[in-house]
Amino acid sequence: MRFDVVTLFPELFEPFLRVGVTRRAFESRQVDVRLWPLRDFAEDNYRRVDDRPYGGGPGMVMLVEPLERAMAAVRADRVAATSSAPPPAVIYFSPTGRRMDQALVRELAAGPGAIVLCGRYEGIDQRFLDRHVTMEISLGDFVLSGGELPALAMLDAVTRLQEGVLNDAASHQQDSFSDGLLDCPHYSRPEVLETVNGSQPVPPVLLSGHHAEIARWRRERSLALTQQRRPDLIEAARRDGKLSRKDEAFLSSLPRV
Ligand code: 4HQ
Repeated sequence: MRFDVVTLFPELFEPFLRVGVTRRAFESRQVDVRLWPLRDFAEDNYRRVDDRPYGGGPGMVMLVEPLERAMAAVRADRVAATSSAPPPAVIYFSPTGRRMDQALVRELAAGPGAIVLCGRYEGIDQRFLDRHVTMEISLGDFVLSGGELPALAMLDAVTRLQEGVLNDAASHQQDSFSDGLLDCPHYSRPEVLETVNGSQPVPPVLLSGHHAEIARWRRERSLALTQQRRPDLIEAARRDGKLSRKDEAFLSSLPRV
């Protein structure tokens, strides 16, 4: 899959693509991320990419014309590489978009990639968005100063779902949201942590070697945590038929708060 990222700050992406479990996928081009520095497509002497908003007010707006030139260059390059492919999705990150969740990440991970637009300032001239954008995505209900962090979050979440990126295929199944629930807590050495406030042992069932009991304990920790923190996710899992009778019995046994 291929992602073409149009950004004023390509240097923010480069170090990120070189670390962690996703590094091989980026370096091998299994996930081919191409960076298109928007400043290169500004043609005037000042290399302007933004200007003041019509109607007045604070902040600046990203100009259509450099973006149109960048988009034409990306599309030409993609046609040269994949002549018969359907037109790619064009993603713009904005609080007005569809909230990113693991369902959206799975959709993108199964697709051919996208053209990704990272806005700065007050955003991009609406006429450009109307002409090109096919999908608006929001990272959450808060205000960022640019689309680069949401783009990196999307690239990370999509890439870790690619074949061979996680050491163990089973680690997907354990993640928060893989079955719509929050992940259970995890423990490693030491068996007992001695602190000034006393000793904290690992939950004994995890040392028992009883795999079925361990799996049940993890499921119950997941269910209890999700019920406490994200009851909306319990409702969704119930609707989607992802809760067994045993799960329902356990949830009923939890004290109401
Ligand atoms: N933006 N999720 C970029 C966001 C945002 C978000 C505001 C997008 C500023 C320039 N993007 N513009 N939240 O806050 O995706």
